[in-house]
Amino acid sequence: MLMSKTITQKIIEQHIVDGQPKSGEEIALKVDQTLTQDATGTMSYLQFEAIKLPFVKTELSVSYVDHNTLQSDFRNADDHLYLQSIARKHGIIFSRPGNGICHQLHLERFARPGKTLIGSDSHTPTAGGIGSFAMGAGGLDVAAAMAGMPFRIKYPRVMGIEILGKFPDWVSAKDVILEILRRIDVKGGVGYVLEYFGEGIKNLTVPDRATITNMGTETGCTTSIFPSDEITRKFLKAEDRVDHWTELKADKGAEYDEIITVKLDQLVPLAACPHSPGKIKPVSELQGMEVQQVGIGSCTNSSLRDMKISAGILGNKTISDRLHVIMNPGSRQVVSHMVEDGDYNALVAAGVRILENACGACIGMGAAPPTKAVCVRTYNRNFQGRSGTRDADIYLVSPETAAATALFGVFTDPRNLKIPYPGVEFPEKFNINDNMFVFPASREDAGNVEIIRGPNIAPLPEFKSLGTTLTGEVLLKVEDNITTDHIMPAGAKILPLRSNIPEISKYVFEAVDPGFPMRSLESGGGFIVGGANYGQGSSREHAALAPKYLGIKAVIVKSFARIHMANLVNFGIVPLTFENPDEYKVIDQGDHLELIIGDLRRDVTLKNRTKDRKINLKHTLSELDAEILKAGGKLPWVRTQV
Ligand code: MIC
Ligand code: SF4
Repeated sequence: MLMSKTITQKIIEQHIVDGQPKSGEEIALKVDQTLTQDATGTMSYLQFEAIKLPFVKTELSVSYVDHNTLQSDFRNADDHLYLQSIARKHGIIFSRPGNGICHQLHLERFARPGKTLIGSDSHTPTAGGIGSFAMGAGGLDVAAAMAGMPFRIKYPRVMGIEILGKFPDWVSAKDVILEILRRIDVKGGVGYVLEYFGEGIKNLTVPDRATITNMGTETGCTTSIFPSDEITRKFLKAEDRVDHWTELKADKGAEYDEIITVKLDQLVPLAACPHSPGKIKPVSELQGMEVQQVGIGSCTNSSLRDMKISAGILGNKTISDRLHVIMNPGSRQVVSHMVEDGDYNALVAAGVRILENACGACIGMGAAPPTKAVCVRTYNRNFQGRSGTRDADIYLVSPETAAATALFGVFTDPRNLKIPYPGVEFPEKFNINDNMFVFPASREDAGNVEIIRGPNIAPLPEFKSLGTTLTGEVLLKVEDNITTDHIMPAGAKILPLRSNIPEISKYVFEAVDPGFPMRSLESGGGFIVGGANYGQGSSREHAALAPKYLGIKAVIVKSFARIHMANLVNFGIVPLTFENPDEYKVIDQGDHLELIIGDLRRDVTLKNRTKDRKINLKHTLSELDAEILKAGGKLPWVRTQV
């Protein structure tokens, strides 16, 4: 028994229901809360329905609508009605479109220190800013959690991130996470929880902390978490939920597997350069580059603090005529304070296009930049094409840098602004208005609630169980760091198809190789070969479900991102890695492969029939994963369990 524990160890100890708390071992955790958003939620609730349980078994489940809010035809609107009716029937709180971005709202109204939360969105760790142990997951894992099943992860290592000192003017929370990404890049967090400590955290508010834990996702980590302290208590009090506060901190002498120290006073404004959140440069090196669009918002930087700091910089001025500026506040609570304090007016007067409280341009829902544009955004992802414009270059920065850039039309280090740093006062009490949450019907009334299902909602495809030998062609070979935006693009055109697998599968790998879907269907299925960190980014299970529909049997890569690998297992695609990564070179697209997978209890041998060569493959599948894969995926398996 460990005497001194980290926060991670404490929360895991309170929630573990299966497995050994040893590094690398698979453990199962009780899930207290779940969240979904509309782009992943429809599929998640279709799966929950297929489990056939009348009521969720979690302490709290919330269904948010924030991604697919561009309603260019009936499809997104139909999905929203489905989500609202299903929530009402099964004990789930529904957050109506217009209420705000799921992570901002969850932080404001529901997240609790010490609780576990899983969400069908990779930025669910935002709630780690309040001390919740919050992880992103595929929609099916969230459906299973709503049905009372535990959530399985590899027992994580803990990277202690020591925060020292205080911010200099013009540097803020976004620069902290950009600095961490500079040091550990987009794979450096894999297998870890990033746990924050140190005397400097008292200088970070809950929204600051949430910015940091939100974008921690981009390091590939399992989650990120801050202690719950006096600052957390103050925030919860201002949200009128002080009774949800509990203290949470690492014990004195707790040991971390690794420690990184960040000295706030030595930080400078940073930017993540195209096309990776890990390509970091100081803003001073980009100073002067012409910029065509500035975007302020997204779940990383849409808190009241971020909006107010932007208003402080842009107020009484006019944005440069070389660019346009879009802004998405995080929630109605944020907007209400902006209006009350005059910030809303100041921003509109400066020429900022204030859009609705939703994900918006972050997921390519409108506001696509012009051809070859340079865009400066406060968001968390800058993968190529995600903005909707394939040849645009997206830079990720703090609100300070974004607002300064908006004034001059060129990349601007905010430290060069000749104005005093606009301090932001935190309200003692936030403007609370929960009237856009629809609460579920009582158990007695639930039976009378009718589920509304528009024509865009296609039934879930059924898949057969796997045999012991898989054969087929390599239908696609790709490089390192393939994101789920490459595999299953989003944006205004494709997102409305999220509840229709046959239709959405026509867009798999659209920007990489538009012939892939047809080729896969015509060949009767086969394999994908890839490099390291395959499937980084979003939690969208469509990046597994749609390839499965096209006939993909196994994905063979140098390494996987956590959530995507779990999604592959959930939908019956075997995730395999090369024993010797160099052998990536000896398979080409078009090669015919034979894979003897047996019972998936041991490693797998691959025969490259075209090259007449044997290649050893590994996997990290647990016995349960193997069982799920053999059953043809998690849904048929879950049905046998509840
Ligand atoms: C994203 O930021 O990529 C998304 C859109 O929020 C996704 C979820 C999705 O694809 O629906 C995520 O981060 O998980
Ligand atoms: Fe929405 Fe963007 Fe956040 Fe994803 S990263 S939840 S699309 S705001």
